[in-house]
Amino acid sequence: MEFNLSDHPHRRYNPLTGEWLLVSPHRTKRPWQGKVDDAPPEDLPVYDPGCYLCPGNRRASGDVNPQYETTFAFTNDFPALLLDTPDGSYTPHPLVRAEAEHGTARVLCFSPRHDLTLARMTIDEIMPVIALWQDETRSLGARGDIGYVQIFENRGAMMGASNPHPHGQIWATRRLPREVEKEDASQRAYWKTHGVDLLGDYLKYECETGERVVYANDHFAVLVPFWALWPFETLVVSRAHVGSLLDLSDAAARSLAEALHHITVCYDNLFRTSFPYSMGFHQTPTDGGEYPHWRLHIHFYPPLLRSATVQKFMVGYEMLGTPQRDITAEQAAARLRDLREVHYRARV
Ligand code: H2U
Ligand code: ZN
Repeated sequence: MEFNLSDHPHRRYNPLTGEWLLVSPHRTKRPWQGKVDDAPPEDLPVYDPGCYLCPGNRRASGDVNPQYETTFAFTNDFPALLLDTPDGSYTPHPLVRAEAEHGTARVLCFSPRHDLTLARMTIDEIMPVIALWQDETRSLGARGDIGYVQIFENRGAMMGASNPHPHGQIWATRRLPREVEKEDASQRAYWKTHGVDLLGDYLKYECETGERVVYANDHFAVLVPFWALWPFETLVVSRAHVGSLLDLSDAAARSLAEALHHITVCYDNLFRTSFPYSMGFHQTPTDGGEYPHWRLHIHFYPPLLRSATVQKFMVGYEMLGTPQRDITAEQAAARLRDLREVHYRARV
């Protein structure tokens, strides 16, 4: 018997984080007697008087949202980070360490319409969202006390989103967050050794084989990375060597809108549901350092495994040993690639 990736258990290396994961492709045939729920209802009103993100509505802070027509951003009324945190640390023992963390949190509404999602918005409607992500990166990044601007979206109740109104968040901190720190170290080391950037080299390889590429346009490619952990995880990578949203030309920003639209439509079509996920941008830190080794990319981490309600749980061995997946990245890419670009739900 000769080892192959589609039949035999193996581990795959994630060069961005330096971590391994376990792949068990032979397991996809096992019977399922676990959790099966009804899909949650999807019919939402265009405007919800009880929504704290809809235009003209009052939030928990008492502030009233403006009658915004495209996007709207505000400082989170319950921010996880505060700008007036004093510097300081607590180290009573070398094994007991704490440091003050300083930052801020923002909430970004993508559309005045309560019932839309990125997948159901047009390219022209997504463009202002990209402009907003750029504006926030610019203004927060310009602060001397903010070293990293983490843009993300938690989509769907399954991911813990508190509200279906299309929105994302930003948490911006003085220091690099953990995942960014890992990716920074890996990309820096690769740059030093090879003189080219890690993701650029990887993208070149993926475009040559094509096996895991889901979609590509002039400026961005969407692929299921070889080391994907979540069943339908994808990576959106800039084809040009740019580090930040602020480095995108107008044409590249439009290509990004098209790539985000494409992958979110494929996701919704996969199980004919409003597909939950956590997604976020990884871009160059704003702490004034040199980051030629970085390449702008976006991670999509969706939890669904085999239907609109059956999700992957990261438990047991995955918490205590190594994270694991069953269907291979290649199988996931093939399924996503076959899905139509037209959303299964007509837009009203
Ligand atoms: P999530 O749906 O991803 O949880 O994000 C919603 C955020 O909105 C959440 O972080 C904030 C919550 O703190 N929020 C406000 O800032 N004002 C409100 O009136 C309610 C919720
Ligand atoms: Zn709303």
